Formats: sequence, structure tokens, C-alpha cells
Amino acid sequence: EKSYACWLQYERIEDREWLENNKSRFQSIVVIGNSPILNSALNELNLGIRSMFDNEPTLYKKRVEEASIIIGIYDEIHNQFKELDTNRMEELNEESYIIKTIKNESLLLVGKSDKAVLYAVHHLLRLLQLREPIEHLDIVESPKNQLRMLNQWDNMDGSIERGYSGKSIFYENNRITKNLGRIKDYARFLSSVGINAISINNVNVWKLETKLITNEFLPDVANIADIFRSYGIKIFLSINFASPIEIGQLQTADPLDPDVIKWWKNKAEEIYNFIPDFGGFVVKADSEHRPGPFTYNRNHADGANLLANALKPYGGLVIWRCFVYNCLQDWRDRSTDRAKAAYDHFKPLDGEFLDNVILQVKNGPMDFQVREPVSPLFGALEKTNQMLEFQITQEYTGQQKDLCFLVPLWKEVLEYDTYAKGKGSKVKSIVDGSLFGFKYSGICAVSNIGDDENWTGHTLAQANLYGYGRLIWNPDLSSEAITEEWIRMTFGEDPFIIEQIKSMLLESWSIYENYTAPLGIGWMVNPGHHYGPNIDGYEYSVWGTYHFADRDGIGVDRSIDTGTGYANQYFSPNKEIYNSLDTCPDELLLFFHHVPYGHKLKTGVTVIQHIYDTHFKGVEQVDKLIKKWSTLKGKIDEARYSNVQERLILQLDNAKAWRDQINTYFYRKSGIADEKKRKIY
Ligand code: BDP
Repeated sequence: EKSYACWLQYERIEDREWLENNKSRFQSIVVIGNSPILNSALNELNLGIRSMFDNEPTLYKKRVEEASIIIGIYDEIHNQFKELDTNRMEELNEESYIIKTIKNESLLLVGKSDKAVLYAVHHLLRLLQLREPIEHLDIVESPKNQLRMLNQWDNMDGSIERGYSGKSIFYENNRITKNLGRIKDYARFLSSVGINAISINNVNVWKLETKLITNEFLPDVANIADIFRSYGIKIFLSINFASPIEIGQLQTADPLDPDVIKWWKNKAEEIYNFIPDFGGFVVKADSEHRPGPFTYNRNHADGANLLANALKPYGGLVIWRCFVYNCLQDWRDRSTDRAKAAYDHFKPLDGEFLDNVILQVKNGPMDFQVREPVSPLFGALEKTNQMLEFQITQEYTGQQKDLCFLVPLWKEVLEYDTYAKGKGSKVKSIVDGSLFGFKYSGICAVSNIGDDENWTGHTLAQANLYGYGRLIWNPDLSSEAITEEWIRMTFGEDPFIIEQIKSMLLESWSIYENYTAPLGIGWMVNPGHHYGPNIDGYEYSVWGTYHFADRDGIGVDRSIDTGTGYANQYFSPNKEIYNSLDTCPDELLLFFHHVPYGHKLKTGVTVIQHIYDTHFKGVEQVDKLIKKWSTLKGKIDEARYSNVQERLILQLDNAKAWRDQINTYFYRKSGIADEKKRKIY
């Protein structure tokens, strides 16, 4: 039960002094206004108070003067409260709110919209869960990013592409599930961290999922939309670009064909009849065997604009993915470079997309590896709405068997300076729309949840979902602050527990990096399922994923003069920094350069010795994680304790397998012994 409740535990407050001081502030609630979202807000507030104070607050309909908590929408409420600074409120956006202690010590929670009221309620509940001082509150909050989205990669047979937490909570037996309760709880969790959009099917849209936009399934999709709507979340569908052929009666899906244009217009009308506030489409086109405009010799702007025109009358958006590359390339041809593909495809089209199209760009140029440079597309598109795509599900980062807390990785991406408009052109200011004045922008991520009791398989992977939401609400929050919040809400106030888990989480990304593929090279995983080591698994294949290790050295030369020229896609000074062996950061060295094993890193250690050292170290670190976790036995509930313990043991096996394969492989290739004479098989 505790694992199901994630970070919304609402544990009873045991601190007597705190209780005595604050109880009176939570006696009664009045809601001004009425809407499904306000209802959700009220229910949540009621639930939280009831459970933390062990006391049911009285609900007043009108008696505003007597209520200890007043919640409502600004437009309907501001005349009654002179404490509200109207100028300040006018400047805020639709999702902003204030929380303010007013006369009689009442608490005022006012949002610019009902959605914002819900966020205010969650903020207050968070303060309570964290036992923060709440005597004199004067909080004004606005999310920094406009679209704060999750992508479900769920299929209608109930499977989840790259899912590691059980089956889909959305679909079973090729239909939309009847068990809507779980979806409602998911919506609650998401709204508690400010998520406002979700796409509910896999970006790879197979035969059956293509039909989600037909009247066979739209009524059920509309039911899901109703649930999410009452938590302020818009739903999107991933669509199949070839739909006019597959579910229409057309011979073509050519984006410039008049019948195709008409078909999508009618389709949009039909969808909006069922779901008047439908968010729009997510599209994976001309990528990994999915259909797209290339078939008809059209470009991606033609493809995206076709759909954008159809959705425009209803305010819908087209989220068009830039994960486009040749997945059937010749590995013998060293001149092609998958890392360059997204930029090469989309940069020339800047300015050609309609204003309700957003290009969705993965954080790195390859595919969610443990370490990649930031995609050079950020900053390169000045006239095209852009959003960033992260992966919460741990496809390449341990698949929720291994612990890998990703907030520090995401934070690095958001803080990265692209220099697109000179110093200070950070990724976070591109995707929040401010640098180029985008009409629409934001951040999305592939979700990590399924129908496992604890949602995320590994209980500590809940921190990734929570952390993602908090970070994209405000990218200026520190990883440490987010981590601590999550632990305290999830496991309570014991300082020992907090310290142990905090250090485990914050070190976990670097531990995972230590025992897997070294120095930014990536990909040494088992092909297909992507768990565990397989050094040459992708080396002689068509996917464009190589390390080029031979007896003399390793790495991909992506420099400008002798390599693929990828480094040239960055703005100065980043391009020079990456291009030169002297300045390229160690952690990305093998992503940008092919070097001999004896090449000295900035740390003074050779590449080969670094490989040995980090791989021995990584295993020792996992050992320490296990020891750390074992100190919590008896201090946290058994179910969550043993869930994590079991997975840490799997992680140790995995780390050892990586250490042994990587070290042995490079020892055999290079013939260079470990300076410290440890045993290499
Ligand atoms: C890769 C996954 C694949 C996805 C693809 C995508 O391996 O399953 O379909 O990305 O993002 O990471 O489209």
C-alpha cells in the first residue's frame, strides 16, 4: 500500500508541537466556484488533511469568513479579498497561483485557472508533508515550461515498449481498459507535480493502435480524456502517418494530395466531436520503419503541416519527432554518422513549419545513452517551436533493475549552454520558449510506469517520475533539493533514512556510468532488449552505433577535419571545445575522438587504465549501495525494503558482468595490463 501511494503518503503528523500550532488552520474549507478540476482539488485537500491531521475538515458552501482555507479561481474571488495584489496577479499566466495567509490566519489558495488551484493545493500539501513552517505563507508560483508532458509507450495488447514495471494501465486484450481507477490515480500523481499533457499510446503506431482515431475506440479514448481533464491534463494520441491508407480508403498518404488533406480534416473534426479539448498528435515518421512523407518525396515540413492544418481550427498541436535517421546503414561506410542525422534533416527546414507544430528533440543526438552530448538541434532552430524529450523509463540505464536516478543527468542537459545567441543560451531557456520567443514549447519524457503495485518496478525509480515533474516545473531547482523532497514525502522524516537514500540516489548515475560503456561511447549493450553488456553486439550492424575499438585504440572520430564533422553542428565555442583533443571533456572523449589506449585523460590516467579503474570501482560502489540499503532494514516497511534489496542484488550481478566483459575485452584487444594488477579474466 505504501509503495502504491508513491510520494503522496500523507502520513499522520506525529509532531505534537507542530500539530498544536497548526491544527486550527485546517479546520474547514470553502471552495469558490465549481468545476471538475476544482472538485479534484477539493478532494485531494480533504484527503490530505484527513489523513495527516486525523481530522475531517468541515466543508462550507459559502461562509467564507469562517473558513480556515479558501480556494478558488482568481476571477471569481479577487473582489472579496483586498489582500490580493491585483497588478501582480494580472501578470501571471493561466497556470500560476498564490498561497497567502490573510487576516484571521486563514489560508487563501488562488489560481488563475482551476488547474492552477489544483497546483496550489498540491503545493500546500507538499509543505505539510515536508513539515515546512506554514504560519505566514506568501507564495507566488508559475511553471517555467508551457507543455509538461509524458509519453506513454503503451500498446493495446497491454505490453509497453521499453516498459519495466509490468503491463499497461491503459490497455488490456486489445481494448482500452475498464479499470479506470488506476488511471485516475495516475492522473492524481501527475497533477501533483504539475504535468499537464500526456500521449497515451506508443510512438510506434501498429495496426490496431492506428484505429484509436476511429469511432470504434474514440468513445473509450474520450473516457480517458475525461479523467485526465479533471486533473488539468490534456491527452494526445500518437498517430500513424499512413492512416489514410490503413484506415481510410485512400491509395496514398502523400501530404500534398487533396484527398489526403481532406481526409485528415474530416478526421480532426471527428476526433474533436468526441474530445473537444483534444491536445493533438505525436508523430514518429520516417524513422525505424515507420511511414512518413519521404515515401512521396516530400519533406517533414510537408508532413507536419498537413496535420497541423487539420488540427488548427480546434487549437490542436502536432508534436513531430526529430528522431529520424537511417537505421539500415552500411557499417563499413565510415562517412555516415547517425549522430548528425536529426540536425541534417531538420535544420534546413527551420521556419517552414506552421505555428502549431512543435519539433520534439531527444536530449542527445543518439538515443538516451548514459552519457551523450546535448543534441546540437537545440539552438539551431530559431524559427520553429521546439520541445525536449527525456526518457524516464530506464531503457539504457538499467531497466529499473539497476538504480539510476536521472535528475542530475536532466539537470545537466537543461543547464547546458548552446551559445546559440551568445553566452547564456541555455537549453532550459530554449525549451521554455524565452530565448527565441516560441509560441509553443516545453519538455516531454517517456514514462516509466506500469501496473506493478509500486508503479515503477524499482521503488526508488518513483523518484525519477517525481523528479522529472518537479524539474520541468522549475529547472532552477537543484537535484539535491528535489531528491530530499522526494525522500521525505515517500519515506518520512528520519534524518538517517534521508541521508542514506539521498546519497544512494545522487551517486547512482555516476555508478552506473562507471561499470557500463566508458567515456561517452555508449551502446555496448545486448542488441534488442538493451540490458547487460555486449561489447560488439552493435558493432557490425546497421544501426549506426559503433565504437571502432581495435588493437590500437577506441572511439568515434567526429572531429571536423579528420572525422565525420559532427562537431561542426555546434555553435562556437562548443564546436572548438569538442573538436580538439585538448579541450574535449573526458566524459565525452570517445564520443568525439578515436584515441590510442595509452592516451592520457585530463585526470592524468590513460584511457585503458581509466576503463579498468572505473569498472572495478563501479562494482565496489554497487556493493556499498547494498550495504547502505541494509542499514535501513526494520526502519522502513518490509515491502519497499525488500523490493529495493532484491533489485540491488540483480544490479550487482549486472555490474560484475559488465566489469568482467569490458575489462577482459579491452585487455585482450590492447594487451596492456592493469597497473594495479587486479585479476582480469
Ligand atoms: C529507442 C527505443 C525504441 C523506440 C525509439 C523511439 O529503443 O523502442 O521506438 O527509441 O524513440 O530508444 O522512437
